[in-house]
Amino acid sequence: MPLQTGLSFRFTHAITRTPADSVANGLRAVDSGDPSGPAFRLEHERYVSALQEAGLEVTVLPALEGYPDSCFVEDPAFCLPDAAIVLRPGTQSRRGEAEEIRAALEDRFDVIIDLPEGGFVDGGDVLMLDDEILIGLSARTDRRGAEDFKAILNALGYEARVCETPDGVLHFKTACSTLGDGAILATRVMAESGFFDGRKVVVVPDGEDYAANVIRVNDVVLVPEGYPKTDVAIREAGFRTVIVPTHEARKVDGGLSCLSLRFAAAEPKA
Ligand code: CIR
Repeated sequence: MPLQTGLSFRFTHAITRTPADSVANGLRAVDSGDPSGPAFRLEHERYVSALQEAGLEVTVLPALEGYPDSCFVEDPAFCLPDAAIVLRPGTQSRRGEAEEIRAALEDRFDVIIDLPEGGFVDGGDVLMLDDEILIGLSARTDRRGAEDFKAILNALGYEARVCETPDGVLHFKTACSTLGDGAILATRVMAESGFFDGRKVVVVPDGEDYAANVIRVNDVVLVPEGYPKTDVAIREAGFRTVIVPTHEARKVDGGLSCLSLRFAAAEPKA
């Protein structure tokens, strides 16, 4: 597709969801203690403020106790300027989150497309760049889901590529992020994967892999608190950073991108 400068980082709106107390039962690969609902909600307020300060109008949806991981709204949907796609999360306990996010999307988008029955895609596996969209196969996103999603993107006029997420990485975007302006932030493993050949890649310094998940929002890059070497690397690459705490999210494998759906929309739907 033609380069659409800013497609991956110029946004006007975000949708988030308040963490529930049940986030203590959230999914995680390695147990490092349960997140606390109240502490997570305080961090979440800081996150919402950072998005607002970056220029976004933020919708904060109410907590859903029935879905422990539901504050990670990036996974059940994907937003483009002209359409939203309701996905199908690849893990059973999160599947109902897709219906729960639909009303918030309907408030904003004229075009809502459902991933066809059969396959699974988590939004955390979708990396939007300004000239193509990468879809990572993972334990959550299967080949059928990725190919069906790619077909939807192609029909909307976007180029998409299906990639194999390296082993041991939860989501494709757990290990890389768009920095915008033609640059990508990636762990060493992801940087050496070949997916980003020909692009500028800022490699996450050793020992800070968690910080590969950042979000560029308009003129700033939000970086998780506690990863000073990554912060320096991003700033040395020419970006302005804002540090945001994600200590509670991290306990359940969550990061900055997972906590919002970000999109560019000129006006709310009439
Ligand atoms: C999960 O395992 O689904 C949640 N505990 C974390 C989801 C993080 N989402 C993301 O990376 N997009």
